Amino acid sequence: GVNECTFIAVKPDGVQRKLVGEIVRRFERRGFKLVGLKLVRVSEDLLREHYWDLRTKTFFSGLITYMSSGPIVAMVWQGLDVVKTARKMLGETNPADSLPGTIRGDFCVEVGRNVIHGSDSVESAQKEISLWFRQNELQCWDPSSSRWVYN
Ligand code: YYY
Ligand code: MG
Repeated sequence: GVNECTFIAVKPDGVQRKLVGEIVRRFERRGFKLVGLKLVRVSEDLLREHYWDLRTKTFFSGLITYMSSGPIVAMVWQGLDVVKTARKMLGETNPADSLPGTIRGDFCVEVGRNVIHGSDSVESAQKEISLWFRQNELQCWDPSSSRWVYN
């Protein structure tokens, strides 16, 4: 529904490469509502929890090192079917498979430096938002544009 939320993170490479503004711009212009945003450097423990499902993969330890190598911009975006739509905006996990016009298809080339994270389901979004944000870091607000985005 319209109140669906997703967790989006600009990874350390995306921050270093100054892609934060471009990425925020794409979500804003699509019509989604920003409800949380912060620049954070998180613990390896939090990252291991975030990527718990991938703990047995060969790339897991490299992934944790990469994700803890610098600040991350953590965000929560809200709107109609935002989880699925955000995944489309991101492109495929491997940038090589991502179409031009997607974030990964426009700004990166390797899976190990794919600049952005987005939740893969409504359920993971809820878990990730509660892992990365406190309730009082999320804003309830009424964008004046909403009647021009939804009918
Ligand atoms: O959700 P998404 O980020 O698109 O992919 P996941 O399968 O959840 O993997 C998380 C993360 O792990 C991916 O964004 C890059 C990294 N990774 C990797 O380094 N090498 C792979 N073969 C697969 C994933
Ligand atoms: Mg994933």
